[in-house]
Amino acid sequence: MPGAERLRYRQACIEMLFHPPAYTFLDALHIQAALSADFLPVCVAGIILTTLMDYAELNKHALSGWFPGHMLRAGKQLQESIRLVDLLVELLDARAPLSSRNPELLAGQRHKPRILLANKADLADPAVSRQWEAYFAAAGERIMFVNSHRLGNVRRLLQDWKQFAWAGKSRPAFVRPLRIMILGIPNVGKSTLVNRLHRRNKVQVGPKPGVTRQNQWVSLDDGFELLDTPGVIWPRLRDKCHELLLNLLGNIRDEVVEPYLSAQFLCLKLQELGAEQRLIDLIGADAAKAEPEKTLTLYARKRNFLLPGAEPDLERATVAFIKDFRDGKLGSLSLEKPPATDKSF
Ligand SMILES: Nc1nc2c(ncn2[C@@H]2O[C@H](COP(=O)(O)OP(=O)(O)OP(=O)(O)O)[C@@H](O)[C@H]2O)c(=O)[nH]1
Ligand SMILES: [Mg+2]
Repeated sequence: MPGAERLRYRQACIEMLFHPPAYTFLDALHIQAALSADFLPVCVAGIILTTLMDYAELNKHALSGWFPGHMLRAGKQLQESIRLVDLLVELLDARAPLSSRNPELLAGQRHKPRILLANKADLADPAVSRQWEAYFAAAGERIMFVNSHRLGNVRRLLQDWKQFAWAGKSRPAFVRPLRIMILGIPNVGKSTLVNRLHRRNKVQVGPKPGVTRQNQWVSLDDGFELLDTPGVIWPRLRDKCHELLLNLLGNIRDEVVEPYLSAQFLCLKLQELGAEQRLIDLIGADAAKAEPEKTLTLYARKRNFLLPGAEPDLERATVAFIKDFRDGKLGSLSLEKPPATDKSF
């Protein structure tokens, strides 16, 4: 290899060590082809180390500790109501099923029939959703990926649930409606599901967490009663990246999380997932391998979000970038893969 090219590759490697997400694994392969064997281990170690370091950098920020009093009360009320119901339908976000599952909500409720619904499946990558289906099936859990806005045959779905709930049990002496509790973290789509099952808008829904504040019973015509519950998050999240992930998905209020960190996390995720093409489509070719700050600068310029003096308005760009993700403008995207393949765990 000519000396100048060799020098360029060496510089790329050093830059990779200090500016992590700017280079992809593909670059590493090119560099691998070009480098002498002695420099290769440094290069590979650099990639692994720096990718981890970026999430670690975000994790240095303190958690917001958002756990309002009404949520504590809602959690207790929910626990008390479990004995009143025959079936638990626990909603997760299809884009991050494990991270959006409250581990404390149903702890110790192993005997109540339970179905997992991974909602907002229209926003998730279908191939990753299939991997998740296999993951949960292997753990012996029953899960369905759904879009609550377009639920298929509601009558058949409810009959399936009834069969599952009553399976192996002697029927109650009197005929009474099957009682189903719909639960999960905030803004995951519980009330939307209740409205869809009812086929009329009975309960309030909204794009922010914390819309439902009280347990609310809704009776269906055909022998079912649904209990819509307020979303409950748990006080001990894994780390800051976990909080940023839930904020991106809309489960944690924007007011309590620094939007700039959420946007950075999203940029890192896109690079980790190899989804740079989404950035290229949204922003342009330069965004493919840029660092998060550069990506947001390019996005601000693309959207013409400029301050006096033609400086990019990063604050406005951050909010709009997150909104684009939430509105699905980056395409169907899963932010979490089954464990062992996800670096942010
Ligand atoms: N794309 C998409 N959006 C959905 C789906 N289900 C619900 N939503 C949207 O998600 C937002 C939250 O819906 P809600 O039904 O209010 O969520 P919730 O879980 O009841 O929220 P809290 O009452 O705050 O706990 C709304 O803007 C819904 O339109 C879905 O399957 N796909
Ligand atoms: Mg609700």
